[in-house]
Amino acid sequence: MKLHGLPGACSLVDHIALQWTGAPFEYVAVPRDAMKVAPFINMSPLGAVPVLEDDGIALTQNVAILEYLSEKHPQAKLFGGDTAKARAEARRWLAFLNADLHKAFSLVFGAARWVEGQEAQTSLTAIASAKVKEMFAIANQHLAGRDWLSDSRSVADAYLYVVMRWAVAKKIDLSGMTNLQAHFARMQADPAVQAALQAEGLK
Ligand SMILES: N[C@@H](CCC(=O)N[C@@H](CS)C(=O)NCC(=O)O)C(=O)O
Repeated sequence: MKLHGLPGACSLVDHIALQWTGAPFEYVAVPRDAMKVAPFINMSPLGAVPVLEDDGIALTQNVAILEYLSEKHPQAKLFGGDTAKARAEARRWLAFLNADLHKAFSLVFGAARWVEGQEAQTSLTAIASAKVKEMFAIANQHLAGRDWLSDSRSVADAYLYVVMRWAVAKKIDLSGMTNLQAHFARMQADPAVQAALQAEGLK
């Protein structure tokens, strides 16, 4: 099994999940200039990470990869608890983080891909940053009195950890969001997270 990623990007979520499975795998950091050209583009039509190669397939899209890993390694409980309700809750948060928060974050990272002109780009970055902050506030509120987004640790927690790292990098002020800070510290203390950071050259 081979995971293609960019250090610190959303592929870090899949990297943490792979560490949680305990299965052997190889992490390959894709050079930026190799992403939009063959052979990588043949596996990933958008030229984006993550890509998981396994058993003759090259799978893109975080959600598909995380579901695949969960099906292959049910003992790892990547979607959390033992009940359908708990797993649905983990999936709800995964959707929120992947489809809503991550998507808004891509406007913060690259407004120039979406609108033309410096003024429009500065404005879009500011609007997207405010939206991202609103969404972090929703997660912060949900985490009041709980350690994890669902009943127990899941891939949604790994996703929240990764986007929190982006917030730090982009200086989005989450200082008042103490539940999020505690969640970040909890994830940071996880040996699997530390192993993934080490392998990506982030520590
Ligand atoms: N919907 C995709 C989004 C993947 C994505 O946005 N990947 C980013 C890194 S977080 C990327 O590779 N960006 C490089 C680019 O688009 O040039 C997924 O969930 O896998």
